[in-house]
Parts: sequence; C-alpha cells; structure tokens
Amino acid sequence: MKIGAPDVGAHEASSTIPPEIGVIADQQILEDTAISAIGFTITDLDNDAADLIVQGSSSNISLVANSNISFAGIGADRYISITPTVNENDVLTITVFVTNGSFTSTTSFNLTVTAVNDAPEISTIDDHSISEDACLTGVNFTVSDIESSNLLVSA
Ligand SMILES: [Ca+2]
Ligand SMILES: [Ca+2]
Ligand SMILES: [Ca+2]
Repeated sequence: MKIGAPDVGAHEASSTIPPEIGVIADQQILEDTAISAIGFTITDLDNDAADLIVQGSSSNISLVANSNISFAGIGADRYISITPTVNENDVLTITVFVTNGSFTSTTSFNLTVTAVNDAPEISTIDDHSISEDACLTGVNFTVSDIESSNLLVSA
C-alpha cells in the first residue's frame, strides 16, 4: 500500500516523484562479442513498474549504435543486451533511462570492449601450369590484416 498518496491509476500521468533505477556494474567484453541480458531493477512509488519505459544511449555510436542496445523483462526486473560494432573496440559509457511519463531517472556504466588481434587474410591464388624448368612469375594475390599493414609473406 502507498502511504500518504492517493492510489492513482498506473496509466494516469500523475507522478509526483521520479522512478528509480538500480546500479549496473561496469562491464568488460572482448571485441566481436556481445553482452547478453545484464539484469537491473526499476521501481516507482506511484506507478506500476510494468508501465515504466527504459531506453539506452551510447557515448560512442560508432562502437555501439543506440539501436544495438536492447531491453527485455517486465515489471521491476529488466535486462539490457548490447552488441558492439564488429571489429571496433574502446571504452564507452552506456546510459540507461527509465521514465514514468512525468520524470526520468538515469544510471550509467562503462563498457570496455577489449581489442582482439584478428587473423590476417590472404586471397585465393589461381592454379597455374608451366613448362618444366620454366619460371612462374607475376602471380597476383593480396594479403590484408584489419589491424596492421606490416605483413610477412612466406612460402
Ligand atoms: Ca575482430
Ligand atoms: Ca581486431
Ligand atoms: Ca591482425
């Protein structure tokens, strides 16, 4: 029961106090992995928690687009999932907003996406045939590495 306040309907925009959102611990993941369903709680003294709306915002949208922050759960127990951009890494801040229609509260946490050294790539090389004792020259292929242009090629 609510004390000292009228029992207003959950859908009425009559909040007099902001909702509250629990702390979310800082997170650390490797490049090309995702955060799945980190739990947090939301409460509101004069609204049903099921009517609260949560949203997320990234401090670095090239590393984590806002559209790659998603929420699940109902009522007081909510979950956030985050998928960083492929091959991007850095530290950023994720801010989670909870609103009851009248007031908004926020909590923030740091997400560290640790760099992973990706394997270099080499293009396919076509089959070639030459006469005995002849020398094969000018066979083209390409090598690449997403982090480096200094690649050692050997055969
Ligand atoms: Ca990668
Ligand atoms: Ca990488
Ligand atoms: Ca590499």
